[in-house]
Amino acid sequence: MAGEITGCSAKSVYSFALFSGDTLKNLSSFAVAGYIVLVSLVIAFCDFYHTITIPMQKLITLMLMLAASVAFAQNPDMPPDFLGKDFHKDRRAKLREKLPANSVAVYFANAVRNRANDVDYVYHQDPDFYYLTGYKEPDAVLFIFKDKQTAANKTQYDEIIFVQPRNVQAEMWTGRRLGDAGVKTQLGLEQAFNNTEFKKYNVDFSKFDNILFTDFKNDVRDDTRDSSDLYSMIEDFKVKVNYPSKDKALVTREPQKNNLNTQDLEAIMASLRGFKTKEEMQMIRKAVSVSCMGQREVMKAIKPGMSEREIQGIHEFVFKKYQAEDLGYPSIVGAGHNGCILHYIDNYKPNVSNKEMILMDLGAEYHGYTADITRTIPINGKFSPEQKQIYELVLKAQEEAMKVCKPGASFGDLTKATRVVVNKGLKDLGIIKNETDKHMYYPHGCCHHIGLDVHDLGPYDKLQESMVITIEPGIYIPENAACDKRWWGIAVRIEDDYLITKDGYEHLSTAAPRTVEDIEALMKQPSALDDFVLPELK
Ligand SMILES: [Mn+2]
Repeated sequence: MAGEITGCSAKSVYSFALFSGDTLKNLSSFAVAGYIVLVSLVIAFCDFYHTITIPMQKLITLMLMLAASVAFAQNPDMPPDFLGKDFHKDRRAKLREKLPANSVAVYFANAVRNRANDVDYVYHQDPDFYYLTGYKEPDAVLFIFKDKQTAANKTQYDEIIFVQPRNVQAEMWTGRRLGDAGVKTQLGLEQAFNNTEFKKYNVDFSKFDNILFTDFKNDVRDDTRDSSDLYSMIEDFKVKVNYPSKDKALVTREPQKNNLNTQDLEAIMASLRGFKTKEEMQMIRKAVSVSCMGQREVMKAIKPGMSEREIQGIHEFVFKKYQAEDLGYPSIVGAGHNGCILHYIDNYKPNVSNKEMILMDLGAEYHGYTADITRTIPINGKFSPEQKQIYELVLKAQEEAMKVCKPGASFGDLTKATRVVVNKGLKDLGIIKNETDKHMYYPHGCCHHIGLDVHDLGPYDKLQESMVITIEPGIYIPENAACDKRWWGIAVRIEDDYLITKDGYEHLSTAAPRTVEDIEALMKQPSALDDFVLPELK
């Protein structure tokens, strides 16, 4: 994912190759001049067109169509529907409105994480950084100033980004980079510099009342060959802002007075990211639709004897088929009592059995935004009486939460609505003795924001319009639980995604069947995968 050129057309790639440095700045005036020339040519051409033969007319028309298709074609290496630079610019403007007086907010790109030896995990940008810039590469730092700053050369600016430089050799190994020039043209950040300039970057940070950032977690590796990697930039930043060193903290009892603020930025970001724009909703709707399609395909294709891994693979194949580049979180696919492990991601069971249910909690991530959907289905296509009783209890809990789901309700109100149903139901089934009994059959909350993170930043008090949340009650009865053993190994979670609207909600994930009848009906349908049989390995 590193170094992709966001929303770039073939035409601009071509311009980029032709013009460099200063000529790029003149591109807009160049474009205007080109447009005037083009219009004059078209007018002249219309007169000329009628004076030539018909085959010649056809040929010229064909050539013009070809030229037009080249000029307007998207970059064939990239999807056309990434968030545009105006989205990110608008988010930075909204952030500036929320920053305290005389302040600067500082964001570092996510660290590259090592998997083992010389292989790193697939890079994933820090969600705040992505939200504000669209930049998907490592080793970068972003400053957003509340007020206009004046550079030594008198340039006015209120944001500045330092990014990894272009490097032909590195790009041959690890992928394309935007570099400072690419960040300006593709992402629209006017004050963009290569990170090699960061050490020299001279701003009097002592003049700010607040320097807002997220405190460092000491989990960034130092690439000793690169003196402007993330590690080095953090060290340089600490010097620039007078970040108290560890040794000092040991000898100073009272915390030092300074303008460093590591407390408030998360709440400010939550107040932005918790409310989805229409552009973000396009991404979330896509992620949700794709995830629903995965659930649907599995409902048709699943058979006793399949492995948890194969079922996981069907979901994830469908995600990729729809161009979702990632998972929002590791896929949870647990048959029978494995479903009782809330974040079961081993998915090792080689044969799911005829009598079990399978709990499948998966979210496709589409251009950074993730869905979060859980379905629990009987592997043989028909709920047993016990499975059905627990399933319909969880479904009822979800429906009760949906009834109170509207602006003004608290997250606690929704959780409470689900708990009342679950506790009463468990008592009626004889699984607990009293509704007020403490138990571990429903050990988690029922709602969270989704977005760039699966447990997204957002205000967690009252629901408001434009939030996107999940409602996910569950009941988990492990082996040897203190109830009749006919319930043992039954684990059900039902999780859907909702956009909070002015008067209530829009249920986004209806494409994945939820009721017993709808699930059983879909599971009867054939799947294209029924015929996809691979040979036994020798
Ligand atoms: Mn969830």
